[in-house]
Amino acid sequence: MKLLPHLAALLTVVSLNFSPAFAQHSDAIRLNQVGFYTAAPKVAVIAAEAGGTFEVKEAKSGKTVLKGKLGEVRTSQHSGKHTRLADFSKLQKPGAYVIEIAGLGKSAVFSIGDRVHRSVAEAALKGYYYQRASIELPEKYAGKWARPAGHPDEKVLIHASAVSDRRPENTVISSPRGWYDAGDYNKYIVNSGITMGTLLSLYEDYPLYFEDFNTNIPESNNGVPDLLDEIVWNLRWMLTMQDPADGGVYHKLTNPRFDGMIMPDAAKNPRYVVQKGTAATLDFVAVMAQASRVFKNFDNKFPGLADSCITSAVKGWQWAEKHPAVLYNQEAMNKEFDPDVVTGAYGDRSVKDEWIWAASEMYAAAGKPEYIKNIDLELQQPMTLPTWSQVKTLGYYTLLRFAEALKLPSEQFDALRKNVLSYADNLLTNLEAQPYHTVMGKMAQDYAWGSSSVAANQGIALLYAYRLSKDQKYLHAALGNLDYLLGRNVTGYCFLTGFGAKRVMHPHHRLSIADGIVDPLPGLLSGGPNPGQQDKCAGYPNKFADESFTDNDCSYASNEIAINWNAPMVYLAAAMEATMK
Ligand code: 9MR
Repeated sequence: MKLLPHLAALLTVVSLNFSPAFAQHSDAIRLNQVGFYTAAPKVAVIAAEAGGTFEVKEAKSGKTVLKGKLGEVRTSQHSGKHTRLADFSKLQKPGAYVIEIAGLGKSAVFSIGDRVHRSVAEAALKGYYYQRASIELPEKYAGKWARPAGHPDEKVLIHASAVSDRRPENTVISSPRGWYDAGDYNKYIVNSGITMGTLLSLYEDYPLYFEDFNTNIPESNNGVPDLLDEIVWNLRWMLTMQDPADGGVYHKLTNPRFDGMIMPDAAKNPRYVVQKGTAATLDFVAVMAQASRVFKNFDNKFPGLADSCITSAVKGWQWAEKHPAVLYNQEAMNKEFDPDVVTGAYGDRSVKDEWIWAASEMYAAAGKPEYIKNIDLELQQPMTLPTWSQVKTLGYYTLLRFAEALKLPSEQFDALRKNVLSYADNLLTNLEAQPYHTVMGKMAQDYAWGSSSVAANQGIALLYAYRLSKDQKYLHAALGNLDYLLGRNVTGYCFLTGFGAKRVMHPHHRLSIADGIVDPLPGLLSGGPNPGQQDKCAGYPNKFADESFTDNDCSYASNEIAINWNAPMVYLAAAMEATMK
C-alpha cells in the first residue's frame, strides 16, 4: 500500500517526461531550448558558481566538439545575481548537442541547423486555431485537443450602454467567430486590433514566406496562405462588431462576468456587445484598412471581402470624426447601466495613438495623404513599443513599408527611419553588460503584464531597424530576444507551450485547464515575469522583476496566454525564419 502514492508520483513524472527533450538537465544552464542557426551567434547563460570552462558535446555520442571559456561575471540589475556567458558561436555543424559544465552537469538538448524556428512559428500561428470561438475543432486538425463547438454567438444582446435607434436594449444580433482573447472566452475589439495589425503586417512584410506555410487548419490548401485564412476567422467577427447604422464599433463582446473553468460548449451565459468607443472604432478602422490592402489580392478567393473592409473602415473613420475621444471607462459604465460588466476592460486614457495608427493605415490603403494631414504623427518624440493601449508605432511601420509607393515626403521618411533606429540603438546600449545578454530585461518596466510580448515586440522593432539599415547587430539582438522567449531567461522556462525541455504546463487558460488533458494547448505564449503579481498566486519565487513568474494556473498575471502576445511571437519566429533562410 505504501508504494502506491510513490508509484503515482513516479507515473506523473514519467508522463511529464516522455520526450527525450525532457531528460534531466541543469537548471543553471539557460539557453534557447529549441535551436540555433548555423551561422548565427549562440550563447548560453550560466547562473551558478562554476569553474571557468565549458564543453559542447554531441547529444547522442557524448563526443566533445568544442571547449570554451566562460565570459566575465555579469550582475543582474534586478536581483544582484551573477551570471556568465558560454559563447559557442564558433560551432556551426548541424546536429543535436548539450553544454556540459563541471560541477553543474548538462544543459537541455538543443539543435544547430537551418529552419530551427520553423516549428515554433507554425505552432504559434496554429495557436490561433485553438483559440477559435463558435466552431468545432475536429481531431483531424486539433489532435488530442479536439473539442465541440462553443460560444456560437448568434444571439448576442445589445447592452444598455450600447443602444442606438435601431438597436434598443436587448436587441439580438449575430456576432459569431473570432478568437477567444486569452485564458478567458470573451472577444475584445481593442485587443483584436493590435493582434490583427501585427499578423497582417507580418504578411505584408514577408508575403513570399507564407506561400508554403501549412498549419493544418480546415482552410489549408484553399489557395490562400494559412496565415490569412486564420486572420479571416477573426476579421469576419470584427466586421459584425460595427453598428451598421452609424459605423461606430462596440468595445467588446462579453459575458457580464468571466465564465468558470469550463469547456466552451458548457458555457451558456448570455453575452453582450457593450458601448461603442473611439479606441475600438479606430483600431477597427486600422485593421479594416490594412485588411483591404491584403485581401484585394485574394478577391477571387474571398469575393467582396476587401471591398467590405474598406467600406467599413471609411464608415468607422466617419464615426470617429464625430466622436473623436469617447473613452471606454468600465467603472463609469457600470454606474450607469446594468448588468455590470467586470471582464477585461482594455480601457485607454488617450486615443491619440489610435488616431495615428488608423490614419496611417487609411493613407496607405487609399493612397490619400489627407488622412494624415490633420494628425500629429509625433515623429519628434521617441518611438514607443506597441501594446494594446499604445499603437502609433504600428502606423509608423506601415508608413515605412509603403514609403516608396506612397511617395512619402523625404522629411517624413527620414524622421520615421531615425525614430526606429534610435529606438533600436537604445535597446542595444550596454547589451554587453546584460546578465542574459538580451535587450529584453534591461529596464525593469520590460517586465510588464505580458512581458513576453515586450520581448517579442522589441524583436520586431529590431527587425525593422535591420531592414532599414542592413546592420546585422539588430538582427542578432532580435534573435537574442527569441532565445529569451525559448529559454535564455532567468526562469529557465521556454515560454511557448509545447516547446522546450523546461516547459510551461499550467497556463491560466480555460481551454487547457478544463479539457482534462495533461499537456496545455500548444503554441501559446505565456505572459512571462510580472512583478505586479496582481493574482497573488502562491507560487512566485520572489519579488524580483525578472523572476516574478510561476507556472501555475492561478497566475493570470504571469502565466496567462493572450492573442496580442502570440502575434509578435508568430511575427518574430516567422520573420527570423524568412530572414535566416
Ligand atoms: O494584457 C492586459 C494587461 O495589459 C492589463 O494590465 C491587464 C489588467 O487590466 O489585462 C490584460 O488583459 C487581460 C484582459 O483584460 C482579459 N483577458 C485576459 C487578458 C490577459 O491577461
